[in-house]
Amino acid sequence: MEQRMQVLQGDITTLDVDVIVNAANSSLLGGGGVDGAIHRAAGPALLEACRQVRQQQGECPPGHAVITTAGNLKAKAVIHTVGPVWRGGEENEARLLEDAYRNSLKLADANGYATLAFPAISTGVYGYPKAAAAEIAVNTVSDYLTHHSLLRQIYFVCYDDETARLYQRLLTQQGDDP
Ligand code: AR6
Repeated sequence: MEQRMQVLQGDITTLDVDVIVNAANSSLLGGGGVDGAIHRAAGPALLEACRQVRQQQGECPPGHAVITTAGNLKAKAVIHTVGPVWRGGEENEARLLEDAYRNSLKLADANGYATLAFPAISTGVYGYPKAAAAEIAVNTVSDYLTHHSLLRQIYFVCYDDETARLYQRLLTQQGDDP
């Protein structure tokens, strides 16, 4: 399992993978953080694709995910998911963060993609504690991969050193498990 999940540090927009996951907001119309970076790198075609999805489906609630084309990115598609805003932990945040990861994986699988990159959803503007979020990310993806086969490689793209260390430790622990 270990080799199907990998930590990378840097800018998710530069990756040559099938799918990049965006930590979006419910409007799907862009924002700051990784969302802003993805829209800047992808160009206006991405915003237009998001507008069309929004017109058809309305807002994207926390825990849900939608897929669009990827504009100028090397990736073939962008999956936009909405993580929970951290409100202290008693507002279903963990469950919603799990859903965001799982629904993104399901969409990638349903579209036949093999490689996917996640940012650390909810751990920026949305304030989810980084260690707890990393644990949910790794556990949810690991659990999903044991039951589904199309996805070959998942990258956890960490922007800062602390997040990269957290993920690295978790993946090493997973690899140590019998
Ligand atoms: N590549 C990879 N990771 C990045 C990049 C990048 N280019 N830029 C930032 N990060 P955030 P959220 C990391 O705030 O907490 C937006 O305005 C960042 O360091 O982007 O889910 C949306 O529109 C952090 O670890 O997303 C929403 O309104 C992680 O990505 C809201 O922010 C997520 O931070 C979503 O907040």
